Amino acid sequence: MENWLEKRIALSPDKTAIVTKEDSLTYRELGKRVEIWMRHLATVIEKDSFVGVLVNNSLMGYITILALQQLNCTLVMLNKRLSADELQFQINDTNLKVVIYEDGLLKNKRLTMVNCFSFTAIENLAVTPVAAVADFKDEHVTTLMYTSGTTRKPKGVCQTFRNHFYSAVGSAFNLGLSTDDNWLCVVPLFHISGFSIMMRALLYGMTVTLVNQFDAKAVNKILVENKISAISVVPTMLQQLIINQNLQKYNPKFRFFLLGGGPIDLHLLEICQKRNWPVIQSYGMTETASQVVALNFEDAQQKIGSVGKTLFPVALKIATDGEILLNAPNITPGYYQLPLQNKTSFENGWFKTGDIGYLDKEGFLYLRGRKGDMIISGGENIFPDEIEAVYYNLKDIVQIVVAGVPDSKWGSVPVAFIQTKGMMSKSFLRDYGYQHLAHFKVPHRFYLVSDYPRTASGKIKRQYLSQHKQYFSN
Ligand code: S0N
Ligand code: AMP
Ligand code: MG
Ligand code: MG
Repeated sequence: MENWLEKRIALSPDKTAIVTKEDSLTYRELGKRVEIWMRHLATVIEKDSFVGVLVNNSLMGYITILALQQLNCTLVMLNKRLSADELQFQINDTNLKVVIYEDGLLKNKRLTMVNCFSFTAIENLAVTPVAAVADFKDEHVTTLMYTSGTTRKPKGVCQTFRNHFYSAVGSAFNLGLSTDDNWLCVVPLFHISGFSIMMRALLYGMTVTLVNQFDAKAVNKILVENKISAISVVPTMLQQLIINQNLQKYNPKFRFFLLGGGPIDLHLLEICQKRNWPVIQSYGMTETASQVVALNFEDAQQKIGSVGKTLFPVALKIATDGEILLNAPNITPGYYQLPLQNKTSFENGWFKTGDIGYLDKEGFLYLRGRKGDMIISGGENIFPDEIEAVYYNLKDIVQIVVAGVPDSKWGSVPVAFIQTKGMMSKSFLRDYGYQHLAHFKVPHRFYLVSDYPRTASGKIKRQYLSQHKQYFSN
């Protein structure tokens, strides 16, 4: 396909492309900014190379992403909440030579074996003449996003232009388009929840209103005062928008909340129904380049609790053990350089999601849980193994088992059940976690235990542990 940004500028040059607190740019203006920035970036970046991207939801973050796409790079989207160790793993895994970061985001994080350039540093570089890529090739991996897994180490999910294209198509066929659509993006650009909004914007020709910090009061105010038609949210965001008690009507252009990223409390959906808040439940993942199943407006009322029906490009079936299998053009071609994992994750063209669910008679999907031990905290996935592995680097840890427990704000949070040699203070354990892990992964509580519940074969019963209060003493 023709370069999406160039195509969009040709089709709707005067349409507002992006709005932030300080700026508002049309597609023509955005194109100019991207072109200039691309020349700066080309001084340190080779065309077609892998580049680490560490940005906020800021105008320059947005421009950086688009500019790197114009250089046909593969953007390794780095999560700004990760620790230096975690970032370093991803950098080594993709053998990055360069990371472009927004000033401030590498504060106190030292990375090695890679050249890191801040926006300020890039701005001060001379420009290099370079031409934008002519075509966005279907199979080109334009983004790579890491997702945690049961394998202890996160896996890089390859996302092609074709993946993003069909994701946007499937979403639009369900939600419809309006010529004055304006999508509020407060979910991070480094997650597919946010990134997919950017790609939809190029393809649909809509406006993106970009917000960096989620603050319920401020977001409610924007939804009331600005002509926003859509917003993507994870459950904790929706909950906070409700608690903020904004009973003022949202602006008349407002069409929907697109809700995804983790399980939602039915009670919250009922509150939304009472308020006539148009919440579209959805199910998707990094591997599917955003939602693959979603409710539509007509069914949202009766099918509360379901995540909906498959979007137009998506085929779904349930395996005999209940696992959800998917086949669709928006599904990743695979995890980066993990042939064994790819062999187990795909079967005859079907992607094995690891999620358990069932379809009702009318084809609505209900989720039941996951095969592994994943914890979803505020839309961030956490795998117990990853946390445990970090703590096992401490020689005084005899055993540690991490499990998820319900949390009223984040949905679910990790707690740790440990056995140590000698004394280890909980504050030490906490500080250690803060140094080596993204803060959202640090166990909220540490329980010292003398033993663990086990199955007949001796395996620790993680779920049981997290559900039985007797293990929570001390
Ligand atoms: C909820 C968010 C905004 C909370 O972050 P906030 O308030 O900005 O935190 P900070 O100020 O950075 O830090 C304050 C303290 O809070 C801790 N913290 C931050 N986040 C979490 C968290 N998630 N869990 C637990 N604690 C957290 C910090 O550590 C800090 O603590 P201290 O002081 O101790 O350091 C933020 O978490 C957020 O943005 N969450 C959303 C992430 C997301 O978008 N996830 C979705 C991923 N999945 C997908 O993208 C696939 C599905 C999908 O595509 C989709 C999803 C949703 C909607 C639409 C779609 C779609 O299909 O299009
Ligand atoms: P991620 O790759 O970070 O986007 O996480 C995707 C995972 O989040 C899925 O495999 C599900 O386990 C979970 N998930 C996504 N949407 C929902 C939802 N609506 N309800 C429950 N879990 C969800
Ligand atoms: Mg993830
Ligand atoms: Mg905050």
